[in-house]
Amino acid sequence: MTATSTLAARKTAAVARGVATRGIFAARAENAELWDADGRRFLDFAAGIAVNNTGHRHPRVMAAVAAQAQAFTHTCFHVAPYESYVALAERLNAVTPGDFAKKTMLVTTGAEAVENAIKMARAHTGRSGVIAFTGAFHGRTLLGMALTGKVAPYKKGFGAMPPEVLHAPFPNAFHGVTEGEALRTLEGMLAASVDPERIAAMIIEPVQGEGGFNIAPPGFLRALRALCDRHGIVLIADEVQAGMARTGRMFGFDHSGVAPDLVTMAKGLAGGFPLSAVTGRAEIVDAAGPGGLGGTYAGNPIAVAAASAVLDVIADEDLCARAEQIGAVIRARLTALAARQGMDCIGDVRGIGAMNALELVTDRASNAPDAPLTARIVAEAEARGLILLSCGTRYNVIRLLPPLTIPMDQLAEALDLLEASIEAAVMHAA
Ligand code: PLZ
Repeated sequence: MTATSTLAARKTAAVARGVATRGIFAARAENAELWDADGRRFLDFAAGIAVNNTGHRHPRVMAAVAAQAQAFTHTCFHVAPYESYVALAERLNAVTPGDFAKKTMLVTTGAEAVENAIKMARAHTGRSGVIAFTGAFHGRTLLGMALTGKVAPYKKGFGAMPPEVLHAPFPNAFHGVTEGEALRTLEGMLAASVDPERIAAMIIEPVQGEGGFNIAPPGFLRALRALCDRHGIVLIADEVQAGMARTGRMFGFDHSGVAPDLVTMAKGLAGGFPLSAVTGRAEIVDAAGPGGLGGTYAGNPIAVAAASAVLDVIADEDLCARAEQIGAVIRARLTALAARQGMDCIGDVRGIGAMNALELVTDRASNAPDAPLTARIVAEAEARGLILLSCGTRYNVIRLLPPLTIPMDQLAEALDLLEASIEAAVMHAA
């Protein structure tokens, strides 16, 4: 029995099976490397699902956390507020897109940020409907799962969803949905299915994460901006996965040239500590009255200290530029691999900054998803010491989420492992 197999058995016996896990039990981690309970070393291309953009245990984040722990760890902001929360709000108001007066609230998880953004939009508009997009992921709470654009496994068996949540098609050229079609369908919904005057908000990921690293065309985001302006609808950017320098800009929406009204952030915001935020137009954020927003742990001082250090690191280490560099290396490598003979299974290589993916198909002509091959590549990589995550509504996308602080030699090493894993999985299938 290895330490890992013992832990796996205890986990199966003691932990809810709904909480699915991978087979790696972490023992320690440093920047882009992780060691498991049996001392095996992995390069971490999951980064805690886009959380450790600044790497595991960035020294400046750890120092900020240690210093805060010396002062106080929790007071509840409602009871005894603290300067660091206010300072972080000021910084988020400044770095988010849009040249208008902004305000911020802090909460703990991505789902909670989404919930609060919708509450603000409802309070501001006096309307209740929300439009989200197919393939979207917005969290696992009741409203989060309703907004999520995929039934299994997220909504299945969990009963009635909150009313007035509609899904419009997310443009996805690779799957045959053009930007124009997506827009026409959305406009058709507002003409045929629901009165736009009942819609409080539209929420969109500028790059879909769980849905398959699908990049919203900038023109589509601009069209949504115009549509929302026309109908008085609040436009919410869910930047939980795409934000915090991952795409080569601070936020995914920064590539579009238009600003959303509200931005949700989490994951990379606090470098491994639970913190999320909603930042946006002051009058929308302030539509909710005193006592209407908050929570016991919302804006926890330790997590706030970590986030403030993360913002320093993103600026001082120029992580947006690093994301671009990392992305260029990854895409060059994957594009060359896809062009090789016998690699007809790589249907698409796509990405923006350091948010890159490959979509696996049985063959390019049919474009049929190959979920088994995808799972095999992930397993081959794990056996070789590389942590990969799959995603995609068809379970056939491999997403690459290295820390933005990964040393270039480790990036190259990881891409060697990825290539070997794909070759082995293809050989196995043949
Ligand atoms: N919005 C865009 O990507 C979380 C989900 C992992 P929480 N994505 C990882 C899983 O299977 O539960 C996510 C996201 C976007 C919201 C969320 C929700 O963030 O911090 O997991 O609540």
